[in-house]
Amino acid sequence: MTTKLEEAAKQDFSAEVAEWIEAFDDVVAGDWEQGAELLGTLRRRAREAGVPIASELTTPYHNTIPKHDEVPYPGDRVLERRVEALIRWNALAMVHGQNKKDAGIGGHLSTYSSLATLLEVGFNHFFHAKYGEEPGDFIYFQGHASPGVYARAYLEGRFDDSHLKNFRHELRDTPGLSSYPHPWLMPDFWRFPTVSMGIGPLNAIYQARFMRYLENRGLIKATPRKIWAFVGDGETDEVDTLGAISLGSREKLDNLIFVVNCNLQRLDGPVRGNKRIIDELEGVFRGAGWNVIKVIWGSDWDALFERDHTGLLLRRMEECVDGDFQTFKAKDGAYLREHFFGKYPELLALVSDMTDMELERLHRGGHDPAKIYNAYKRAIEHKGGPTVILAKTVKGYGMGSSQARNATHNEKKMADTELAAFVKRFDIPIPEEAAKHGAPYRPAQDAPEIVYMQERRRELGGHIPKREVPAIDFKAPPLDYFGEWTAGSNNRAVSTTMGFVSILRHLLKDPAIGKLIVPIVPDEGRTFGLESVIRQVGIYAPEGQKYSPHDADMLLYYREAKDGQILEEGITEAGSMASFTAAGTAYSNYKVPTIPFYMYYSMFGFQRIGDMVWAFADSRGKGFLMGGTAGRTTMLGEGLQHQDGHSHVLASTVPTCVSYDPAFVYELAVVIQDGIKRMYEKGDPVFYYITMYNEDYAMPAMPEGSAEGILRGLYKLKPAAGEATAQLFGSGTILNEVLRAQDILATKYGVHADVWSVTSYTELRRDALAVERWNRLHPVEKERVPYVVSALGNAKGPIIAASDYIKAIPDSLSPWLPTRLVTLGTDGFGRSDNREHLRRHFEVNAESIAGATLSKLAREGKFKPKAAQKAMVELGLDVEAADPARA
Ligand SMILES: Cc1ncc(C[n+]2csc(CCOP(=O)(O)OP(=O)(O)O)c2C)c(N)n1
Ligand SMILES: [Mg+2]
Repeated sequence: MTTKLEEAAKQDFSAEVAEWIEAFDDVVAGDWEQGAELLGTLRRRAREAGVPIASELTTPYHNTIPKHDEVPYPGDRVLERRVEALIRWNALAMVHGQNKKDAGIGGHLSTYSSLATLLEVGFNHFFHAKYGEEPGDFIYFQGHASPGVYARAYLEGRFDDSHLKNFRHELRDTPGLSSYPHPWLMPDFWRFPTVSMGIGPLNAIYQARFMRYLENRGLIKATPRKIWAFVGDGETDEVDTLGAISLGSREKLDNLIFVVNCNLQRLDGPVRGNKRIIDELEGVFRGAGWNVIKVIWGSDWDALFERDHTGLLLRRMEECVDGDFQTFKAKDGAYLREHFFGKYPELLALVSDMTDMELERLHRGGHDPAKIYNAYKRAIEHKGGPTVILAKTVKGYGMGSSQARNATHNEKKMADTELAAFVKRFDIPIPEEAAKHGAPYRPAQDAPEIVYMQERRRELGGHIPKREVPAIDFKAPPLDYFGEWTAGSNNRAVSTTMGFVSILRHLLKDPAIGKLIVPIVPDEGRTFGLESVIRQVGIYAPEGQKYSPHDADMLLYYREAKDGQILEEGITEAGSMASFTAAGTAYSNYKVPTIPFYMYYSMFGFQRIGDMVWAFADSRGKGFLMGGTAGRTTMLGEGLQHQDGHSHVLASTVPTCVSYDPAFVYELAVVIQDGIKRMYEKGDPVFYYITMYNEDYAMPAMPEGSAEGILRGLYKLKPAAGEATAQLFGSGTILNEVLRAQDILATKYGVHADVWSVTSYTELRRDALAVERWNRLHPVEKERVPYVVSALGNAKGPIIAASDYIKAIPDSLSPWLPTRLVTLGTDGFGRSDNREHLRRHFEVNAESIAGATLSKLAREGKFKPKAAQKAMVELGLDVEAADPARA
């Protein structure tokens, strides 16, 4: 029961609320932006007054830009519609025709059909190919929309009929078109590989940040250049897509624009059948501090909204979930009338003067050039942070019975009648019969629509996409520049990691190439001893260092600076890899050959972000991946999740990744010197994976003449004192165990063995495979000899190979070392213990290596089996221990 007094108070308050609303309405009617400002100010005031209010992350389900704030469309709508129709046709014809000829070859129609207008407005009005002499905007295309991008290039005269004929036929005599954006396959065309969902958007964010990094460090001029990432709404489910968006607002990346193609569908069905993906993404992006622009409804809806004074139309929209919206587009106008408008008589009345066809054609915002233009314009003008445009579209737009169907994603062909309907609807002047076969159509270059599209591109600096590699005058430092590291450590115990850090510091000081070095760490700098580098070149912080670090009075304080050189990414291996990608492709994208050194915990490398490494290779990326705390037994104490015994296997699967497992700092120096020269002076599209260990020992001086062997993968390090009857291979820190085994064998058992350092089994294998292939294809010619075989020469006896990696690595040489090779390695899960115990457990300690040598010699009749068995006991080997590979 409320009292009379309470009742009166309530009424008073209602009246006051009504007054406030009226006043607010007045302000909004004059200028909605003032209304927004007023509300913002009130919120601030409320916060000051301690009134607890939650901020709203989502706005009503309508366009962010009201009609009265739109600018008129600057393009020729008729010609642009014509161009778009021609592109749509050629994209469709190419995929359809190819699948008719070569069933199952694949391709996609429905992604581009939803994206076409979003791209066309960009191509005609926004995407700059250049800013003066500087490179232009970077566009990350949705990978599955590539047929549309090819079709445009065809109209522009960049491709001819034979290119289209060879879509997905890359292995024919004439150049083909790759399925998706792959710079490796089409190096003059695609810049960014995007087709593995999530990789494009993540790389785009870090690209935008890297652009600022280059500007803030004075390596490039600041331009209005933008990074546009076209993203699927289904693609936003990838953690990679959304996981790093806060970097955009944190670093105020107003050079970054996401356009999410909200066609409400993914591959299997609706993205959010029971909800609205646009609402969800609006909340997520706004919460992360992005400027959000929703483009939901096309201009033809504006008239309906204007006539609906009660807000009922909006209410009806907000009653629908995406599953409903999809159904409305899969069915016809009559269905929309009955099921959408028909729910309320007032809404039915609102559309009573429209035909079913007119209802069916009511456009979504993402298919309306005027709405898109206004959103893009706002996006490029927005200052202080990134923008996301959430554009509502129709998947399979214009594809007849495939439109908005759950199965539309994989549609590759259309029925004859649908093709005929398509050419009719989009007015493509080709005979019906040709249409059924998917014949391409291109008007003459002097046709008005072609002249128009070419003129638009000319105005914007040329064609896009386009990838170029400018000639760069780069001189790599010679090997004697690294004399300090090839000379050995003078008996001082250091690790290869420490050796690397001092090489890095030296490079950073170099007057010619120092500024090009980009050290990248995912919150692991201290693990590698980078404190001195932090002090030396600082951590990149676009706002400088606003605080006084607690260790300011110390020599090696935590220094952040606007022109800092280190990219300290925090705990994100994926983000760091994206930075590595931006830096490793800058030689092409920015004409600046930056040399990234990405140092990370090797276990959290390839196996965690392997797909990004693959895309990096596809991008023709260059640079050094430095896998620290390497080795399953050298990374002591940390156990199963941390001890890496297989990253070299994974590295070997990437065709352009050159990998090394050096034991000594001089080997590391030789590899880095050669890597810089190969990648940046000679221009090889390769990158390096190098493992670094944290075990300290004295680093020997580089033996004379070993450079070639180091680079090719194998050289003799320490010949036997007497005549060798066995050969020992060692890599990384385990080379020390091998040297100790050499000593045990000689002193205790009178067995002499040569010791070889194997810096790269992968390089040895690649060389041997290439030689073998040549021999296979040239049976008449004199056989060539793989490097590993010629380097071994007539070295006698079995080969015992040991490393801190799994046995598959040395075993990869078995075909060329028949019956000789015995491998020891670290197969199995790691353990928390010290190196001594780990190496005994995994049977890669000196004693196990010596035991394995004697055992193999015994099998070959060169050593008494009983003596070998006795030696095992003397060496402390537990011959009945559980197999570590399964333990
Ligand atoms: C990492 C990854 N997983 C799965 C796929 C397979 N795949 C290709 S397209 C697609 C659906 C894409 O949906 P959406 O992002 O909404 O794009 P749309 O085609 O609807 O524009 C899937 C699952 C892929 N390409 N990459
Ligand atoms: Mg989608």
